Order: sequence, then structure tokens, then C-alpha cells
Amino acid sequence: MANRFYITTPLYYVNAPPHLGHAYTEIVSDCLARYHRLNGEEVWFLTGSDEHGQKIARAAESARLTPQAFVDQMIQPFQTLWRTLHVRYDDFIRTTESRHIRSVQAALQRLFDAHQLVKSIYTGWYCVPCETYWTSTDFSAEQLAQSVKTCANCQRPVEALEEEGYDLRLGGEAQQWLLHHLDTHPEFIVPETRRNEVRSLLERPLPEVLCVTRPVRRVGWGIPAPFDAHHVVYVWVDALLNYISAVGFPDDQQRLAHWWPADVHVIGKDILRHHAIYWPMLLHALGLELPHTILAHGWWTVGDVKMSKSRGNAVDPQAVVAEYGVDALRYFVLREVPFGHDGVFTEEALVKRFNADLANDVGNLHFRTLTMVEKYTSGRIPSAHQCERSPADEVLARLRQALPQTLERAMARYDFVAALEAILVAMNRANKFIEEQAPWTVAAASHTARLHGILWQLLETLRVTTLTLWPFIPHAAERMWQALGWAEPLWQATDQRTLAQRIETAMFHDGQRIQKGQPLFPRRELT
Ligand code: ME8
Repeated sequence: MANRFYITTPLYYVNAPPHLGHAYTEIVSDCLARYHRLNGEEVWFLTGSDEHGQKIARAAESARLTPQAFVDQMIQPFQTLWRTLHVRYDDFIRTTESRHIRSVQAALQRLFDAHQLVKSIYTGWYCVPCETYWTSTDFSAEQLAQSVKTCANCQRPVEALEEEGYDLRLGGEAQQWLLHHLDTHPEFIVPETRRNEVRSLLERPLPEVLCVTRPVRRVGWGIPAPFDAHHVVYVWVDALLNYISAVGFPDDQQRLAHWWPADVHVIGKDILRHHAIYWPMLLHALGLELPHTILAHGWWTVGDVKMSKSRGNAVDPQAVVAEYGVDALRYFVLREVPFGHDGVFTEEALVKRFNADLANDVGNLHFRTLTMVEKYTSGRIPSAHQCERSPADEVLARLRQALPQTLERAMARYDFVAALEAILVAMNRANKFIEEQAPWTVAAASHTARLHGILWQLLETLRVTTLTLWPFIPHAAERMWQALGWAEPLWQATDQRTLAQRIETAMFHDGQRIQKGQPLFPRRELT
């Protein structure tokens, strides 16, 4: 294999069903994973569920279930949604699985044995919904004076806390080391706004320590600390370690060496601090390398408010897919919002985008071209050497040629908007080409060689754009590929060609039979 690409998503808390925000993280990750697969790389795409901690225990209590029965039930809507969205992950890790528990305990024992952990009393605040500690430096003077303080992340009240725990040191040397890493690795945190945010956090003194355990008497639902029966592992430490537990830490050194360090951790900006500060500190203490990139996207909001399970303002992705189809949802979230920005979800915007791009450009080009192939060449792809060329073909040829490189550049910058724009420009231009070349007039004049030439240009443009659309809207792309007359799927794991090589070599054969089928994206009215 040319390259290997290890990509992860956060492990979502399974206290409530997933919404559009979670769907977005998965779609972005799946799109990147598919792009690298299409490029012939060996990809490992990891996702999963965060199942321990106080938040889950409380939700289970409200549901009158044991925590284990509760999480067993609650992962179902997540896994079902990932199937609906055509999210093709390689592994789904649950933090309650024994492979993960063993690995977390081994990591904690390693830190303990190396005298990296110190037992102390923590005094501060704790946000249960975010499972996050806050200290006095995290509040304004005004907040400190008030009896009820709110979480800087989710704005819900925090709980005052005084409890015994084992701590990992964060400040001083470790902080300087991380700052240096940030400054010498501009790709470590993307986009730049998030990098600057972490940089300014690191320029101020950090809390001295990170608690890595919590007392059993307070949090019963967690992984037991291997060195002290009165403690369980802090849920964030437990969850972060999944990125290495899933690829063989500590027993399978060969597998770990193959996949670690991860290429990309995709996260939302809400959990940047945990991934960009606590996770590197933990890895450093364990003597492991840091991930290549932490890729933090923005929030989907309703009005100005972050969409969240607890606020009751969540958009249900299953309902959107039931109404508009999986391609519409995937396309909309990837195309509508520049990566890293917040996005507002409205059905109006989705329908507008669907009609303008998927119906007008993609669907039209596909259906008009195949209709003409049915009509003029009995559903067979004309052979290239019977085609008359024209200088007018050049514009399409140039767009096709530029596409793999444009895509590569855009995907390297995580610029999904630019990647889709480039594909859609080629398709839109091909639709104009139909109007300009008026194949119906050429057919009426019995100018068969030029008629074939026009169809061939359109089919070639469809072939190349269909291939490049696959990471974004795989369901539609597979249908388009089949309609173009290929019996085998567009992507097969055994194919190690790069995208550019695929484009050059996966050519139509003479007389290939197309399967027109139904229009892909009939225009929609708002329901
Ligand atoms: O934080 N817009 O889990 P979580 C965009 N278990 N993305 C959103 C979103 C929104 N409105 N709401 C949620 C946790 N997300 C921890 C993670 S990882 C080792 C442990 C997405 O269920 C986004 O990816 O609260 C965000 O970072 C994640 O869900 C938080 O999921």
C-alpha cells in the first residue's frame, strides 16, 4: 500500500440519540476516509461511543435501567444512523468493551509505575454534562462572586467539588513542550483560528494538574483504577485513550506502530481543549507520539444557539434523510458551510441547495446525457475513435484534466466547499455545452461522427465527475457509476490506484451499455 491513513471521530456520549451535529462529524470523517480510499491508500476509520461517567450514570438512573443495559440500548440509534448516512467505518469502539478497559488500565498503571501520578485533594468545580473540571482561573471575577457558576462550554450550572484523586502534572515544562510543538507544527491544529485559541490558552499558566481518576463513592460507573480500588478512571481520560486502545495499545506493538500516530482526529470545537491540551499531555507522559492533525469543525446552530441533545433544539438526521435522501443531507452539510465555521440548518436552505446543485447540475447532466445515449446510440457508449473532435471540446477536457489536482489541493486543506465547487463547475459547464452544441440539430443533420463526439465529451465528463463525487455522495455516485454501465462498484478495497491513475485508466470500453434508470434528483418543493 502506498500510504496509510488513520482517522478518528469523537466517541459520543450515548445519553441521548444523535442529532445533526454528530451526523456532521461522521459525514466529514467519512468523506475524508473515502477520499483517501479512492486514492488507493490503506485507511482505518475509527468511531464509537463514550459510555462511562456521571452523565451516563444519571441518564441511566432516570431511565430506570442499569448503566450497562442503558448504554447497550442507547448505542443502537447511533449505529443505525451511521448506516443510514453511508458512514463506512472500520471499527466501532465502545468504552465498556474489555479490549478498551484492559488498555486503559495498562496506560494508567504505566503512568503510576513511572511515578507520574500524584494523589491529592481537588477543590474546584465540575460540569457533569461536559464531564469537565473548572478552576477559579476559568471564571470571571463577577462569576466568582456569585453562588451559581456556569460552565464556560455549555453555560449550564457547574457543581462545586472537593474530592480525592490521582493527578498528572500539566504545567511548567510540559506546557512549554506543547507550546513548542504547536509552533513547530502548524498542521497540528486546524483551522488556524482554533490553533490560535489553543496557543493563547498555553500562553497563560495552565491548571497545574489533570485529575485522571475520580472516587468510586461519587462515580461508580467507570473503569476501576488498577492501583487503587477506591478510584475509577476520569471519563475523559478513559475516552481519549480509545484512539490508541483500538489500534493495539499496549499488547499489539506491531499494529500500534502501523497505525499510530493518527493522521486526523476530527472533533467539534467544543472539545478542543481536551484534544489539544489534555490528550497530548497524556501521550507525552506515556511516551507516545502526538497525532498529526486535530481537525476542529464549528457548530450547527438553530438560530444563534448550539444544537444540542439537552436543549431540545436538535434536528433529527433520520427525518431529513427520510424526506430528502442521504445524498441531499451529505451534500448540504459539506457544501453549505466552509469547514470550521458555524452553520445554521434550515430546510429552506437545504431545498435551495438541492435544487440549485444536485437537481440542476448533477441530476440534469446525468439524465440528459443518458437519455441522448439511449436515443441516438441505442444505449451504447460511442467508441472514441469514431468521434469527431471540435475545438469547443477543449473547455471540458481542461476542466476534467484539472479536477484530480484541484481536488487534492482542496482536500489537503479540508476545503470541502472548494472541492465540490470544482466538480460542480465541470458539470455545470457540461450542461452549457449541451445547449451550445445542440446535439439534436447535429442528429437531425445526420452528422453522426460529431454527434458521437458530443456524447463522448459528456460521458467522459460524467465518468470523471462521478468518480470524484464518491467521497461526498457515495450513494448517488455508485448509482451514477452503474448507470454509466459498470457492473462492479465504483470503489473496491482491492484497488490501489490513485484517483488520477483511476481517471486515466478506468475508461469506457467500446459499446459499453448504459442503464438510464430514473432521474437521480428530481426538483423539490419545500414541504
Ligand atoms: O464530547 N454542531 O461527546 P458528545 C456540530 N464523549 N457538532 C456537534 C454539535 C453541534 N451542534 N453537537 C455535537 C463528547 N457535535 C465526548 C467526546 S472523545 C474522546 C470524547 C459533535 O456526545 C461534535 O463532534 O458531547 C462534538 O465535538 C461532539 O459531537 C461531542 O459529542
